[in-house]
Amino acid sequence: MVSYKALLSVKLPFQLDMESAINVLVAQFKTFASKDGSSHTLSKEEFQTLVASQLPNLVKNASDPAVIDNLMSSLDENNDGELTFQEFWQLIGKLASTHGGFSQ
Ligand SMILES: [Ca+2]
Ligand SMILES: [Ca+2]
Repeated sequence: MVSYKALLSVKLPFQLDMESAINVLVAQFKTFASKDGSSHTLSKEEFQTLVASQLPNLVKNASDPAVIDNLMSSLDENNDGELTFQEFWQLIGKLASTHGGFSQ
């Protein structure tokens, strides 16, 4: 398994915009997910901190606990109260679609 520090030390010869964006998403997820014992999943508290600090312009009322509750339950497919990267990723997809004008 690659540690977060090791990941940061890997410098690509040049950074393409889309590859950089993926690196940032993964690194941010890992940073926020590792604040408690389950370092590979986001608890509700970790999810709220991530959304409020990283996505405040795209997620309306990110500081409202009800908004976070609704978002969390819509993303948490197996209802275990934790978001894996795969579960969390759906939010990025939805926000990107809406932001880019791709949603119906
Ligand atoms: Ca965690
Ligand atoms: Ca889950």
